[in-house]
Amino acid sequence: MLLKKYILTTGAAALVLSSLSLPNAASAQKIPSLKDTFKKDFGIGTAMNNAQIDERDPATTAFIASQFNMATPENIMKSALIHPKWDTYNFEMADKLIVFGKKHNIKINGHTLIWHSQLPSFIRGIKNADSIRTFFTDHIKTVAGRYDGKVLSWDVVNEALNEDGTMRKSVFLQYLGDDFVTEAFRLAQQAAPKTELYYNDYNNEQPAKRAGCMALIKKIKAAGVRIDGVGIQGHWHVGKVPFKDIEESILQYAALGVKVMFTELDIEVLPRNFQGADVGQRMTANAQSNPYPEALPDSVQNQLAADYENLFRLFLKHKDKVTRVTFWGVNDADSWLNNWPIRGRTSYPLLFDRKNQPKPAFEKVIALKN
Ligand code: 9MR
Repeated sequence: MLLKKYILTTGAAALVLSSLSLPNAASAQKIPSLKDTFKKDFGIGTAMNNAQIDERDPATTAFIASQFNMATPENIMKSALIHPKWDTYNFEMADKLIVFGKKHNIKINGHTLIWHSQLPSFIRGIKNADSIRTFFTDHIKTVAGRYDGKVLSWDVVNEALNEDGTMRKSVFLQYLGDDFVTEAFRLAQQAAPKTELYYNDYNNEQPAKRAGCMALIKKIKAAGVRIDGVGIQGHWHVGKVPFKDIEESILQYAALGVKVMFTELDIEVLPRNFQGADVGQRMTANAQSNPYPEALPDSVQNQLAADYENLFRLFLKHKDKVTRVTFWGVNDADSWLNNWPIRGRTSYPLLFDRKNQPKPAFEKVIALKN
């Protein structure tokens, strides 16, 4: 496949490079910016990992700042990391992310206050409702309170639903009952009055789970508690993106009066025998499970590009309802899909390759606006 050559530096360095008569540099051009391209439509976000938040590589920092205007920490604000012991919080990396956002004009979505996964290990030792409620209350008050006015928004509750729309069996459901979602939003609203509050899940564009999600949103609102948006994570599979369900979901969620966001977008190209993003689920490796260790074949690359093009066409069609599209990683090397549900595979789910070069999917997405 013929690919355009792009310069990865910006500003003066890019000018010098493009004026050199090197064979590649001569024809190279600056990479168009996703955030600028969709500036009038919706925010463009990325998940950020430790190294990126730490600004360990200046070229990566510059690249993130040039492409994205929103970011979600991939892990560092999860309770296991930010609240490792009963009475100990570790805000170091989260504080760094706030500084990063200010410096580079990137709005931060806090992820996530209440989630059944990546909980601090001390939770396993708790076997009574009173202590779970104390953890729940203190955690939300402390973390949401600290970052009020500093983050744009919080994923207040993450992945509380089963595929059939019923409530997932979690430690919170077990000890606090099914009002825990409303209670989490109530506490977040008190602690963070200046912060937008979202419910986030995967597969909640699927009809049964969507119905459960809509019921949750209605229940929160009926209790007089604020919920500003719903996140559809968007962990989909190449050639199987559920466009109809996605469009239906945008319309139905928006009709409830909440903003709709695509919060963890990636399109898997590797084989998998189940749908969704339940991090607890695993697969065993076999001879076929890592089919593209060197490069993605053109047929798959083209299907990936077509899927992204059609997705963004849909997002643009409903830009009055869709407020943000966040990719779950900056480039293919960063993606969690290289290690889930099987460790050590080579996946290609994003718009930028392992060297931050735009893939055909990127060209298709940008071309929608040109
Ligand atoms: O991408 C995250 C990965 O680095 C972590 O190991 C994993 C652990 O639970 O969580 C991943 O992010 C998840 C997100 O927080 C919630 N939705 C599903 C995401 C992919 O598993």
